[in-house]
Amino acid sequence: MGFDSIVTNGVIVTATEVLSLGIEIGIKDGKISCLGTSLPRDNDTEIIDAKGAYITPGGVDTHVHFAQDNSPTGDDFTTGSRSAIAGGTTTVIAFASQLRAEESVLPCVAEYHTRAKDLSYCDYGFHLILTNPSPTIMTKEMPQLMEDGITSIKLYMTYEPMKLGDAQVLDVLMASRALGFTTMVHAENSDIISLITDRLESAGHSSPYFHAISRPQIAENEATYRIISLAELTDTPILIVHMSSEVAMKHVRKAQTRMLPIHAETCPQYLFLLSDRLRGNDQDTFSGAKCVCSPPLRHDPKDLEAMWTGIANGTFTTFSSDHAPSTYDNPGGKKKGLVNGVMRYRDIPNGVPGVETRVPLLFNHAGPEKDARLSLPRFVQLTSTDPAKLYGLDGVKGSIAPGYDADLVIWYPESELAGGVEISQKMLHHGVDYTPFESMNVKNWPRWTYLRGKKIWDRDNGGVIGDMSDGKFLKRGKGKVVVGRMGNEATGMLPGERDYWR
Ligand code: DUC
Ligand code: ZN
Ligand code: ZN
Repeated sequence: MGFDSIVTNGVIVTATEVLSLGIEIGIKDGKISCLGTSLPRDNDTEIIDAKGAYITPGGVDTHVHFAQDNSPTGDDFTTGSRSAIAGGTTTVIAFASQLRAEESVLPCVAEYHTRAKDLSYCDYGFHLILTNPSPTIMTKEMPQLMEDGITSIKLYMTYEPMKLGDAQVLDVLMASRALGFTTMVHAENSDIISLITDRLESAGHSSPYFHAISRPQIAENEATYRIISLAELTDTPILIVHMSSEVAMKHVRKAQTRMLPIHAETCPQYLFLLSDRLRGNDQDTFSGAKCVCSPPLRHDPKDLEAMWTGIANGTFTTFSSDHAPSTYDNPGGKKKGLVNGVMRYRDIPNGVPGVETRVPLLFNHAGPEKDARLSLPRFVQLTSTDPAKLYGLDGVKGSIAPGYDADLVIWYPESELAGGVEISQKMLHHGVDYTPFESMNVKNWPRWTYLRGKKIWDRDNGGVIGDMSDGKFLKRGKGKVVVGRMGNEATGMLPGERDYWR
């Protein structure tokens, strides 16, 4: 059979199974050829001894911002992807962001290709952020993008330079449905946020903490209900990104119970961090800016618990980092919101870094133990398998099975990492100058990361040992509907009623 390498002596975890210790993985030409016992080896076969540890599929982080014009001080593809592999992520999907004035999206997509080509340690794809959905773009360019393997878009319901009104959202949903795009939506009510922001500013409340006050849960709640309604009307699958509140999540749950194809994502910051972090510390009150992200961190530990429930009970389809890199100590980064000693939270670039910590932070709570918050298969499903399916990488990424790319994370056996790992900025590989997860302890960390059969991260021997030309652009297929199904009539509609207007 002639495998290039065989991974042996590990416990393979997939989205459905924890296999018995010792099932081997045969790898040939960067792909998994087979799983089995006592696989045939010859003198040339490299044997990778997992030393009894867990083996999980390489992480698939489908929400990262690298090299975007609106966050110029953080990560480009090289530093961002380097950080990804050190944390067990082998595939990222980043954004190509259309500027409102651009009449064509093709130059923008071409530009993001140049920002990534031969500059990425991990495999990558792009979503298009659509801010000017003109008829030409929707009828001529979106089909072209689909052919080119860019099969997902992101829409914003808030942020002045990017937001779309409901009429535009509806047009895009209709086009998305017809073409089969995976449609991501940032759901917050823009007018609620503007009203509160203006009034806070007049009252002199402009320190980072007021960012959380300006975007209450009801803003997420209303927009979530609205986008689900628009998706239901048009029978379009959507994914609501970075969900942070139970009240909004309940709309998703209810829709899923009705078999509507409504997917949802949450992120580490909404499982671990609360709005008190925005107050900064005694030495530097502005340092709360490090945790300014949108939706904002919520106030109550119960809010975190609610997100954990959604993680465990299947409401969330994906667990992404929303890695949004802005350096803190930089006038073009977070300190945009601090001019001449005056704090202005509305000028702070939104987002937190987290592409490297995403997988270890969730793995820390996964396992067979009684106090684990989720099972190991559910961990794999959220961090690799379902994001790959949803974004058109099914059969290639996100699982340990024949035919899939040999993207693997091999962890430490428990006995070799007693005490776990304390997360600190100095151990990370991103281009940002802080981590919001500083000092948190995790029980394990990826020991080795493999991309298409090549070892690219070796924590104890050289760290990042891959090359920045290892990562390849992923021409993706159409995403799958992972939750619910298409073809439901909207509430109160007669069967076939849409045919009058669709
Ligand atoms: N929110 C976003 O919508 N995008 C980037 C980061 C953030 O916090
Ligand atoms: Zn967003
Ligand atoms: Zn984002």
